[in-house]
Amino acid sequence: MPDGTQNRQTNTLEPFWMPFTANRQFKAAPRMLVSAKDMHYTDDQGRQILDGTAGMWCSNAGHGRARITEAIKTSAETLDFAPTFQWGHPTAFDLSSRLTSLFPGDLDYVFFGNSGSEAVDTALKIALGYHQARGDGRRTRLIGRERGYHGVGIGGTSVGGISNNRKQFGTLLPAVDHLPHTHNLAEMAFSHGQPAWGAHLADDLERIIALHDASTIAAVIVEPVAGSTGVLVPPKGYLEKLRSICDTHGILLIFDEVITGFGRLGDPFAADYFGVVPDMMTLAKGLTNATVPMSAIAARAPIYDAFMQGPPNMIELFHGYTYSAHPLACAAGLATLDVFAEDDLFARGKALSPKWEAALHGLKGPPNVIDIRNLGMMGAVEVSARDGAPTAQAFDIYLKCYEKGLLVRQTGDIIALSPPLIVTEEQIDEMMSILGEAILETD
Ligand code: PXG
Repeated sequence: MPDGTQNRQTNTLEPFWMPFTANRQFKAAPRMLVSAKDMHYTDDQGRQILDGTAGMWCSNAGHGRARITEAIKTSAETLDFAPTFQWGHPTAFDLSSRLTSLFPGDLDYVFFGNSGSEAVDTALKIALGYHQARGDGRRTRLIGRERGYHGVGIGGTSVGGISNNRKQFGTLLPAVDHLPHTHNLAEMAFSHGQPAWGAHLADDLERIIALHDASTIAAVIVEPVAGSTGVLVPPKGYLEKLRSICDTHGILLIFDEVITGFGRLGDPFAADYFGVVPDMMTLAKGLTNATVPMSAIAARAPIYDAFMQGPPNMIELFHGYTYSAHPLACAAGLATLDVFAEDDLFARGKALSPKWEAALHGLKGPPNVIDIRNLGMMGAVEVSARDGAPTAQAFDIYLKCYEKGLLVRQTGDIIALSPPLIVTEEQIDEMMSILGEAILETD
């Protein structure tokens, strides 16, 4: 261990301890993005890179949107910061009204955080507090799902279902259980849209309830379409079943819409797409077009109402962040909604989805492609794992795509795609042509 006087920083890349990155590999061969506009990044070599992933599932309206940039600038000049604990500022209320009018059902309330991870931990805490406020405080168990990703807070890590994300951190939260994931290549490989097989996997919730008893369970949290573990599309009828089982047993259903929110499926939210309204939704990423960090938790009216008891001078929820509803983020959120309306981006995503599906499934053929799946403007290609070197093939494909000028996302042996919703049909073809070449050159 260095004694603190030594400095291991041999180059300027060293001090940044990069998140979810193979630091030593990256720093030996860095990939630097220096600017972005509309559908393209520019790297430090001056190369244009087509953005197949909307950054990291977040720049849904494309990059460098002037209206959003201007709103952030004006806000920074007018009100750089205002507290929201026992104070307020107008844009926080404006954004809340705009958002809740867009939310489905009676998701009439919104709470703000700064990241998807904070949104998830907030939603879990609200679920626990809600049951306690109703005098049902034994309901403390939280149910997630295998292969689920809910960010990196202790709550989100606990309900998450990715072994690598969990195993470094001890026992995590107690009283957590997991549904089985819904991915089964034998039954659903190359499904177009939602697989027909697998609704019965939701019945596992009944098994978990039988084991623990419903009276101990506070909430179930799932991504409507699992993003990070490679675009796992829910089987037809699966989410409807989860909703109905939760209703029967008084369990809250939380949709983690950090990726699926703001048009990814061609509707404002996955809840709209599937016609299933959860009790809470977690949102982030597309909320501000990823320009200023912000996340939100949508809650149904009865949840808010349950907290509104006791003397009115009492704080009802002992939770919040210094930067909850930060003025710059609120300004960016409002401008993002304006850009969505001006460009009709929800409708555009929906209109492009059939083209997206057809182009993506056109990659079928090479023996190393073992599955292709899609929903809305999300897609994934799964390749066979190399003997003794899982993930290596997909990583090579990802690197080849980058060299050829396309940004894709690699997770396990899967390449995931989620372009900005401003993508053109020609750019979709260009993406598939580059990815197809990269796949053919890799085995
Ligand atoms: N929930 C879901 C469903 C997510 O996808 C988070 C929570 C956490 O959000 P924050 O803002 O705390 O990162 C996420 C984040 C990838 C990838 O390539 C996905 C995410 C983040 C980084 C990379 O799959 N999702």
